[in-house]
Amino acid sequence: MNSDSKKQYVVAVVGATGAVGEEMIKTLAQRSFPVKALVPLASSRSAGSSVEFGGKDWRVSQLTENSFAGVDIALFSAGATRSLEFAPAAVRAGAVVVDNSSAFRMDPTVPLVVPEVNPHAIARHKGIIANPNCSTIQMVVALKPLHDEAGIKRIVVSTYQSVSGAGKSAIEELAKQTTALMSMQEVEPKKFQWQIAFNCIPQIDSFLENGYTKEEEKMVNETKKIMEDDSIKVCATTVRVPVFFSHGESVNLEFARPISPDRAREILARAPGVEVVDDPAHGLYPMAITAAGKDASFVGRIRADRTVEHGLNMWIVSDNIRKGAALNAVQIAEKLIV
Ligand code: 25A
Ligand code: L14
Repeated sequence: MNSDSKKQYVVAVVGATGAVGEEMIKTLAQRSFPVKALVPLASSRSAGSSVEFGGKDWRVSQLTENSFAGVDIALFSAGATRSLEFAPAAVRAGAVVVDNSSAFRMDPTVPLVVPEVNPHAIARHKGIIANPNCSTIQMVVALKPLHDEAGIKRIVVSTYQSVSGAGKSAIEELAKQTTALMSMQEVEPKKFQWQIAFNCIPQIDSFLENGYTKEEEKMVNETKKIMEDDSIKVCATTVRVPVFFSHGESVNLEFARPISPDRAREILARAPGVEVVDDPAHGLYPMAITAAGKDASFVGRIRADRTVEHGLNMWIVSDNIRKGAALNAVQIAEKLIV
C-alpha cells in the first residue's frame, strides 16, 4: 500500500455494531489512525443506526458485495461465514482485508500475523491478512522471545476464556443469567451449551473427531504458523469461564536449552507487547481485571517446572477483545500503511 505519511484512508469495519467491531472503531480513534472516511457495515438489523468516530456520526449500512467501492482497508469481524462470503468482494474492489475470523487463517497464501512476532509475513499478502485467534495471540506475544532464547519444544496450555469472545449476545447472557440465578429464577442457555453463570464449560466451539474442540485445534495450528516452526508440539484445553473480558492461560513449557525463571522475566520485561506482573510475595500476578481495557499480554507466576528437563510454567492474561482482536487488527493496518 502507498506509503505517504500524509495520506488518509477509507476504512470499512464489517460487524461495526458487534463487540469486536465497536472496539476496532474505538482503537482507530485512540491510535489516531489516518482515517479519511469510516464505512461501518453490519446486518440489516443495524442498518440505519450510527456509530460515533472522530466527533462525527457515521451511518451503518447493510453489508453487501457492493459495500467496498473506494475502500482502502476493510477490517472484518462479523464471523467466518460473512468473511468467506464478502472478503473476496472487498479484495476485488481494491481493498486490503484484515480478517478477524477463522475463515482464512490456515490458507497457505494468507499471512497470519501478530505484529510483535511475524510482521515480515504481511509483505506477502494477496489482499487478505488473517488476524489469529485471541487465545493464540496473547500466548505467542509472550512465547516468541522465549523461543528465540531457549527453543520451545512443547507447549501445554489450558485457557480460562471470558464470554466476550463469543460476541455481544454472550456478554448479555452472562449478565442475565447471573441476575436471574441471584433471584432464584431458572435460566435457559441460548448462546452457550450450558449455563455459564457460576459455571465453567470445557467446550469452546464444536468438537472434532479426535476429541479436541476447534478452538483447541486453532491454538495448535496457528501457533506453529505464526512462530514459523512446525516442530513445536502444542496441546491445548480451552475452557469458558464466567468472566466478561480477558482470557487467562496456564502455560507449561519444555525448552531445548536451559532457561531460568529470572532469565525469562528479564527477557519478557523488555519484550514488545508484554508486561510482567510477577511479585508473588506481595500477591501480585495478572488477573482478568488487570488486563481488561489494556493493550499488553500480562505474564506472571513464572516458575520452574521441576517435572521436566528445562521446564517453565507461567500464567498469561490479556484482553481478548483488544489485543486478542481489535488492537491486533489495527496494528496490522498500521504496518500496511508505513
Ligand atoms: O459466523 P457466526 O456464527 O454468525 O458468528 C458471528 C458471531 O461471532 C461473534 C459475533 O459477535 C457474533 O456473535 N464474533 C465476533 N468476533 C468474532 C471473531 N473474530 C466473532 N466470531 C468469530 N470470530 P457480535 O454479535 O458481537 O457481533 C456481530 C457483528 O457482526 C454483524 N453481523 C452479523 N451478521 C451479519 C453481520 N453483518 C453483516 N451481515 C450479516 N449477515 C453484527 O451486526 C455485528 O456487528 P448486527 O447488525 O447483526 O448486530 C447488531 C446487534 O444485533 C445483535 N445480534 C447479533 N446476532 C443476533 C443479534 N440480535 C438478534 N439475533 C441475532 N442472531 C448483536 O449483538 C448486535 O448488538
Ligand atoms: O477463532 O470465545 O476467533 O467464542 C471466535 C470465538 C475465538 C474464540 C476465533 C469465543 C474464535 C471466540
